[in-house]
Amino acid sequence: MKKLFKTITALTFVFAASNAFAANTEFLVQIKDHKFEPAEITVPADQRFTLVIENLDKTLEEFESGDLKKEKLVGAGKKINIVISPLKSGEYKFFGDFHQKTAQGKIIVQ
Ligand SMILES: [Cu+2]
Repeated sequence: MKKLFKTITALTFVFAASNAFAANTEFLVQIKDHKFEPAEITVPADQRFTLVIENLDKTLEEFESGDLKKEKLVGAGKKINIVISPLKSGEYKFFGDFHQKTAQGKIIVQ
């Protein structure tokens, strides 16, 4: 039992270390004129990463995604970080909750 515990601890450490490394990979998406720029980003599958959302507009926006289960306010002129857990290949839509007609985007995971 004790030996098994040690093995699990070691594995957990390796897993956490590789996750921490991947989490440093940042993808910047800017909000300008109530649109995302770029509106599409491509990220690698099965790797944690950080989405950096920068709002260049003078109005409050909310980054939201049902696909990603995320919702976070981005004040005017502010920048936020959202850590995204490893995703399977596919497309994940997101939008600006306060300007849904124009603020639409997606993450292509491959
Ligand atoms: Cu919302």
